[in-house]
Amino acid sequence: AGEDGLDGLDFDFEQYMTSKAAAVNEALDRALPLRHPERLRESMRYSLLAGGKRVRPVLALAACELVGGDASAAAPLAVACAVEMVHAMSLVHDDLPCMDDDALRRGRPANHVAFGVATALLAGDALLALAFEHVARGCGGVPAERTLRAVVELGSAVGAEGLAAGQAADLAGEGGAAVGLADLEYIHVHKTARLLEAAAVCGAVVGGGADEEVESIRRYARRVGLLFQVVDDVLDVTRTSEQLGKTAGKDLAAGKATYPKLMGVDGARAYAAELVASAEAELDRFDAGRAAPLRHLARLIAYRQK
Ligand code: GRG
Repeated sequence: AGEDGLDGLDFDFEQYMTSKAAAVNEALDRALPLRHPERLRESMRYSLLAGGKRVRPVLALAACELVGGDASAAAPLAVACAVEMVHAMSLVHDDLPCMDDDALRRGRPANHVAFGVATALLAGDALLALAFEHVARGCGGVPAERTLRAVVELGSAVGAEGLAAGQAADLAGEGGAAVGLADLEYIHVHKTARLLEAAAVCGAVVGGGADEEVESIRRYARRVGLLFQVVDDVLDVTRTSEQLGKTAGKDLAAGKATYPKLMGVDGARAYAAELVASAEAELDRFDAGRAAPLRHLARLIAYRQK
């Protein structure tokens, strides 16, 4: 593979990503019209419709297509929107003063800075509830058993086995508890990988995937989620040493545990290589053409430079 690791992949991923993200943005806009109570809905729309790469919904749609489903049907689009609603909720809550206390998100004021803490809290709650309502309403075209599986998957990805668990572990670390490699892995699996996993699994489930196919897709997405964090940590170190202390990476500056800190930069790079290879290996069982978007996504995450 060349510098960007994309050699031999004859596929226009940018075009794929742009067209899928556009479909998702339209569907999200329709799912959350601005009506009474306006301030609450405005706050929800502020975080749901303003930017973001839409990685999770695209993952859901690509997983649906991977198993031979039609990604333009109502059900896959509904689960794609639902995972983005959950993601938006998690960002709104993550930025609150009682959590990470961040004033900026995606280059503009965080939700609670723009709307106040109380409205931001409610907007997050309402987005989370809407996610489940949206799946239940939108999955009429698929067997009820599959819709239920998607609901269970999404619920477990958010709750005490998912995002909330990861955030709790992360906060415990910030509170001074020692963070080893196993703890770091736990935090990232729950805070980041679990929702990516749910996105892919829900897409594959409503797309009609067989159980073994769904489990392969689950392993792929979990590894890609971890990969995202490992690469993020490595880039944080590289950027920091390039700028020689000008602006230390946020996590490094906060003295947080990172992969390079716990396994060395070379160790973290080797781990990233292992993760991308094992993620891609899960795609080998599928049709090569249908697997191209997900192969591309894994490599983009692995070889990104910023
Ligand atoms: C209320 C049940 C409940 C849970 C919330 C706050 C919280 C618990 C969890 C925090 C989860 C969190 C913020 C994880 C970070 C995930 C992450 C990698 C975010 C960045 O994702 P990108 O790069 O962002 O996809 P964009 O902006 O492109 O959407």
